Amino acid sequence: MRRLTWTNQYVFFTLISVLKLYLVRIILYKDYNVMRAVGLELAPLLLLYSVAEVAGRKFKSIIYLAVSFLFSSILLALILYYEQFGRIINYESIYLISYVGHVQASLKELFSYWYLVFYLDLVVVFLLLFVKRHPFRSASGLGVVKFVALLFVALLLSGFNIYEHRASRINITQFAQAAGIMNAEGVQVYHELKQSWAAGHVGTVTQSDIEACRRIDGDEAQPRWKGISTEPRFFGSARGKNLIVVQLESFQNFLLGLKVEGQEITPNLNRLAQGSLVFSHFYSQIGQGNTSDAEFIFNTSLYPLENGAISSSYPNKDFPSLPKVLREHGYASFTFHGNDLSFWNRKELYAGLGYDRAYDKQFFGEEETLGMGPSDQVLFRKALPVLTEAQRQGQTFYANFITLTCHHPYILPPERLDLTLPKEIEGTLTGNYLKSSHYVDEAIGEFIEGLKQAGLWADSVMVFYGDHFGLNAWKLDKGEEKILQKILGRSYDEIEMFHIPLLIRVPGLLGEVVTQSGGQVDALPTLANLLGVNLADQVHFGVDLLNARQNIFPLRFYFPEGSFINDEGLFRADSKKARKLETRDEFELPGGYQSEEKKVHDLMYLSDAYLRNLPERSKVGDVFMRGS
Ligand code: GP9
Ligand code: MN
Repeated sequence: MRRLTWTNQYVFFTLISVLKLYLVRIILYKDYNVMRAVGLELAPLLLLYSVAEVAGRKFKSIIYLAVSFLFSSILLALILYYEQFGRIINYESIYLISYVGHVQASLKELFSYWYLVFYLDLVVVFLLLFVKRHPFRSASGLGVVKFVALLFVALLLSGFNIYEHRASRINITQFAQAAGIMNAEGVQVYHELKQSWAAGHVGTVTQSDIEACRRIDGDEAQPRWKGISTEPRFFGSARGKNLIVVQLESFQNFLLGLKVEGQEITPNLNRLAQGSLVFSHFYSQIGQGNTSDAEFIFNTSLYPLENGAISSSYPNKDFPSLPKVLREHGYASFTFHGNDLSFWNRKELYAGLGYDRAYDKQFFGEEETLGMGPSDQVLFRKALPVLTEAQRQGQTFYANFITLTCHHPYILPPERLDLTLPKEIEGTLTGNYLKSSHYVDEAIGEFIEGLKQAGLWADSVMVFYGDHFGLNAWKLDKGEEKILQKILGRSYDEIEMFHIPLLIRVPGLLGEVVTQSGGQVDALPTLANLLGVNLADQVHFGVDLLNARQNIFPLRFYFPEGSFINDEGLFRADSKKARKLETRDEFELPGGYQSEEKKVHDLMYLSDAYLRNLPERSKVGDVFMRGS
C-alpha cells in the first residue's frame, strides 16, 4: 500500500512552498490568514511540482531541488521588485529584477537577510542527499491514479479561484492577492500567449487605422490628419534649428514654481519657462521599462507594453523614430547618459532608435560620481564640447540627454546641496527629493549658460520633460503625505504622481501655456510640427499638442489595462471611475466609459501589433558609434 507522507518529495516541496507563499503574502499584503494562503496557493503548487514528480526516477531529487530553487528565487525577485516598484512582477519580466540590483543604494535599503530563509529547506534537503538512508530515499511515490486525481482536483481548485476573482484580473497585484500569486502568474502566461497570437493576425497598421480608432466625436481639430490644407499653428517655427532634449530623471511637474520657505526649488527652469511653451497638462506614460520606456515613447510616439520593458522585449527591432526622421532633414543625432549602456539594454534600444552616436559611462568617467553614476553637471559639461564641435562643422544636430542624479533614494552628499529645508522636512524622502531636484536645476542652469557662451542658444530648440514620478503616491507613509500636503497645499495623489513637466523653448517664439492634455507619446508629433517635419508617412500614436483640440491616451502597466487620460480627467479601468485632472472631482464620461475604454484598448492593440510586426534590424548590435 503506497502511503502519502511528508517524506514524499512531492508532498514535502509542495507544503514547504505553500509556507513560503504564506510568508510572501504576509510581506506583500500583510495577509496573515493561513487558510486563505492554503486555499489559494496549494493547487497551483501541486501542478508546478508535478513536473518534477513525473521526471525520471534517477535525478528526481535534483529536479525537485532545481524547481524549488527557481521557485524560491522568483519569490525573492517578487518581494524585492514589489518593495521597489509597488507591483507584482510578471513571470515574463522576471529578468528585470537585475535592474533593482543596478540601483545599488536602493537594493541595500530593500534587502533583508531574513529573505534567505526562502532557501533554508533547499540547504537541508541538499545535505540530506549525502545521508545514506535519508527519508526521501525510502518514501514511495504516489501512484498514478492518486497522482492524476490530485492534479485534477488541483486544476479545478485553481480554475475556481481564478474564475471567482476574475474581476480583479485587470490589476495583477490585486489579482495575485485575491486569486493566489501562482494562479495570477499562470493567467499571465496564458494571456501573453493569447496576445501574441492575436497580434500575429493583425495586418499592416496604417496611420488612418489609428486615426479611425482615436476619432473623438464632434472633433473638428487636427487639420493635418483630415487633409485640410490650412497650415497647422507653429508649423516650421523651429525649422532648421538644433534640437536639444533633456529627459529629467524622476522629475515631476509640481517641482516647477514650487517654493519652500521662500526658496525656489527649480529657479533655472522657472526662468526658462517664462519664454517657453509650457505644457500644463502633460503626463508620464511609462511602462515597466521606466526611464528607458520614456526614451522610447518620446522618440517613437508608440505606446509602452502592458508588461515588460520595450528595450528588453524588442531588442532587435528597427523603430521609426525621431533620430531617423530628422536624419532625412540633415540632422546628426547624439544621446548622452551617465550610466552604462547595458542598463535597460540601451545598447540595443539606441541602435533600434537609430542614434548616430551614444555617449555613456565610458565617456563621462567615474571621477565625479553622484548617486547612480556621473553627476548631471559632468553630463552637461562633458557633452557641451561635442555640441560645439558639431556646430563648428556646420552640422545640425539632435542631442538627447538623460539625467541621472535625481534618482531614488535621492541621497546626495550634503556639500552638494545648498537648499535649506525646515526641520520637519530635512532628511525625509520628500526632503531629499526636493534637494536632488534642486541640484539638477543647478546643473541645468550651468548648461544653459554654457550653451549661451558657446553661441548655441539662438540656434537651438530646448526641450525639458520628466521621465516619471519620483514619489510613489501609492507607497508613501503618513509622514511623507503630511509633508507633501503642507508644501503643495493639497493632497498628493496618483494624478499628481504622473504629472510631469514639458517645456519647449523655441528661439524667437514667445512663451505660452498650452493647456491641451497630452502624454509622452505626443512629444514627437508636437516637435515634428515645430521643426516643420511632415509625419504623414510615419506611424505615430500621439498628436501634435499645439494643434489638437482633443486627446485620449492610455496609461499602462502602472494602471490596469484600459485606463487613460483624456482632456478632462484620468479614468481607471478597475474602478470605472474618472476624476478631473484639475479638481480631482469624480465625473461621468459623456456617453459612458465603455466606448472610450474600447477606443483605448483598440489603440493599444494596434500599437502592440505594429511593434510586434516591425522588421528586425538587419545588423544586430550597436550600429551607432560609441562616443569617446
Ligand atoms: C539608469 C536610469 C534610471 O540608467 O535609467 O533608471 P530607472 O529606475 O529610473 O528606470
Ligand atoms: Mn528614471
